[in-house]
Amino acid sequence: GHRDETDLAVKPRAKTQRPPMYKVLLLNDDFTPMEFVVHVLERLFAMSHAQAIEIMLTVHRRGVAVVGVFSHEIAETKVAQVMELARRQQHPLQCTMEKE
Ligand code: TYC
Repeated sequence: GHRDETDLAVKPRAKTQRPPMYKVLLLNDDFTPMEFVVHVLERLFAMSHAQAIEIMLTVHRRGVAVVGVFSHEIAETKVAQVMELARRQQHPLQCTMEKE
């Protein structure tokens, strides 16, 4: 392996463990209003209005887009918040997460 400045052997596998990260995905459907999706992206993912429109249109055209990458706990919370807002407004919007 490498040697550090003190000339000690450094184990190549002794790297700091990083926590796994999770992509939060927004899915398209035919019924959720575009303006509701933009509102969700602004409120829950701290996007500017222009950014939110861009991501919403990507989902609309391609079927799915990554809206953020977070730790497991934060990703779970974001998914739950999106699903709760959609449920309250009776929109079929779906949000899910997957390991990066
Ligand atoms: N396809 C929807 C419409 O035409 C808009 C939409 C965009 C819905 C993104 C969901 O995640 C979504 N009203």
